[in-house]
Amino acid sequence: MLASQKLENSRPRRSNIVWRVDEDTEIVEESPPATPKEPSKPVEKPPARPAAISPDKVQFRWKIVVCGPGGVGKSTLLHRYFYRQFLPDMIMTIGVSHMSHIIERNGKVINLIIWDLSGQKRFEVLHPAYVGDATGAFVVFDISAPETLEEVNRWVELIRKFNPNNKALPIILVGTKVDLVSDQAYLDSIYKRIEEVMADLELQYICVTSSKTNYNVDETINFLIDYILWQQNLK
Ligand SMILES: Nc1nc2c(ncn2[C@@H]2O[C@H](COP(=O)(O)OP(=O)(O)OP(=O)(O)O)[C@@H](O)[C@H]2O)c(=O)[nH]1
Ligand SMILES: [Mg+2]
Repeated sequence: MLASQKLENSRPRRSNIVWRVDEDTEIVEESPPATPKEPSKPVEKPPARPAAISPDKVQFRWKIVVCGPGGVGKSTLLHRYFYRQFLPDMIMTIGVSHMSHIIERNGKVINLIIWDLSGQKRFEVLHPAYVGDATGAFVVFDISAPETLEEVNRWVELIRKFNPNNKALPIILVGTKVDLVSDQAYLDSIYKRIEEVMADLELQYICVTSSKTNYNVDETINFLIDYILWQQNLK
């Protein structure tokens, strides 16, 4: 069993996450837009970010692992969040990409050390070296490519295997590229399958995103940050 049921009353709230699946509650579903509500925006100028925070202000350092099959949009999601920009021709990650960002959230200054793993099969041998000592993880699949959902078990198992002492490690499932899906029957069928996969893997949280339309990107990353803050009694 993952993060326990006592989280229910005090866990951070999400306003715009498409699904929440808890062990002891019914699925709460807010339908994602079948077609994006907003027309595609022109690429925004990077970076619309606050001034850099000095490293000497850092209070916490967390390792966040981002993994999932190749081409599902992991690096694009991170780029959208940190640089406010959609890259339509993102180049695949070679092996693993490491980044460090200092953010302020809830009055806490946090250094996020992010390991963005390539999902390409030929880099599989590297993965075990990079998933240990995680504070939180995203396991990402492409909601428009159902075969990628069938691979998430491998990633969830890998993360758990190499973090044996952290039974409450938050693992958030992320379904990307929802802008590519407009068929309601397809959405219904993939949501049903997502529900089954989550039950099998005892996952509690899913976020559906589009880096292209900027749908749920900030909410998804901030959710994990808020969750960890809450988990560590910092919120
Ligand atoms: N339409 C659409 N395309 C996306 C979205 N997110 C990513 N893409 C595209 O999908 C392709 C692959 O994205 P990446 O971010 O490189 O995928 P990745 O998961 O990091 O892939 P690997 O590094 O090979 O593991 C790129 O061409 C992106 O522009 C999205 O939300 N919508
Ligand atoms: Mg990548």
